[in-house]
Amino acid sequence: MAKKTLNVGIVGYGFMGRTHANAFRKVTNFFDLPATPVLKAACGRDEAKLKAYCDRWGWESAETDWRKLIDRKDIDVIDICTPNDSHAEIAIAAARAGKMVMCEKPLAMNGPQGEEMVRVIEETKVPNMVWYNYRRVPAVTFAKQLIDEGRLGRIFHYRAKFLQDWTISADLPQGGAGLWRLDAGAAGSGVTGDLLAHCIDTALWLNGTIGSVSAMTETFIKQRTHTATGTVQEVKIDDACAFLARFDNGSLATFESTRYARGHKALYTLEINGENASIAWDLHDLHRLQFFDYKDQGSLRGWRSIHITDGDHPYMSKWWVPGLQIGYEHTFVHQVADFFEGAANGKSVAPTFRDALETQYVCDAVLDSAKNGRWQDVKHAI
Ligand code: SOE
Repeated sequence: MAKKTLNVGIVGYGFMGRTHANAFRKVTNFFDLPATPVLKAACGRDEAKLKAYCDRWGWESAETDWRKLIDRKDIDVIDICTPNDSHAEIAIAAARAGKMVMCEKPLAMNGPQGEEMVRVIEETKVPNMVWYNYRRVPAVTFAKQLIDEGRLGRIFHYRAKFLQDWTISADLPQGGAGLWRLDAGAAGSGVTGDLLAHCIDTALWLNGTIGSVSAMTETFIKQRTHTATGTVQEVKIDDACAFLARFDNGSLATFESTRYARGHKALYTLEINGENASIAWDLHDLHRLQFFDYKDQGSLRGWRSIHITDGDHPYMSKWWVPGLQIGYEHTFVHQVADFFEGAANGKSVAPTFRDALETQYVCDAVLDSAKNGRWQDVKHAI
């Protein structure tokens, strides 16, 4: 018998803690699910911040030690929103305790750590999922449908970028809330694991596995004060990364990411060119999908901009009326809806830990290639 409610215990109350809490709260207002998420407990180290987070988002109780949260009998799902260096320890302990696990991206600090996570999660058979949320932008989900229907035909090119500009100031420290992304000890890598991982996850989903990569990275600001010690330390993350890739289906790709593209805040774009049609998508205009179909009558042929707000577009029948668009936060609601649909029936939901390990392997190959200056084959998990 499916349970009517599943109690969630979240670890972490930062930016992702807010997006997830918002999704847990909203999801059953819009989706009919076999199990309703209950915001049972939130966990974090700073008691005052944790209390403010619980009060604002409606978490029933608070814990300052994630081990205690995992020990609680009244918790069914552990949701991990902590910096990357703690994902493995928390996820493995949660799985061993029989809890379902939702984990923020990237799965792990590197491939080998991800392998251990996959080994345990598959051994314990707990439902699992990794929060690569951009798959669930309705326009991106729709792109997947068009590709699966064969509308693009043979795919020749995949092009993706994720551009930001928030770390240009040399005064920005590394470490601490939000800024842990600049600290390799907490993040594992820079833009490769943080931003390109999103592009890679979407790409693997839309266009299949990647066989080999050739990359370059740069760290523009070589030293920054570390928040924890107050001393100036070497910066070990990649500030920018660009790589070429060969997909196993024969298509060629370029990927680029940086936090130094002045003027760009979160410009995630992708374009796919096939023999019959092309598609393009842009996070700043996320409710539109650009589509070019060579089968259109010649004189009328051109890029069309499809407003992905109709009831027959993915997820959209759950929201308002045709023509009214949704945004970033809704991708998390969709992810919660899909997870609870699967989890209530004991199933994992894509991207699973194993799917996310495949992304991790691409990231590892990219970073290796940038170091050794050679094309690098990608190890496969799927
Ligand atoms: C970094 O600035 C960041 O917040 C990433 O960590 C998220 O995954 C991405 O969606 C937006 O940018």
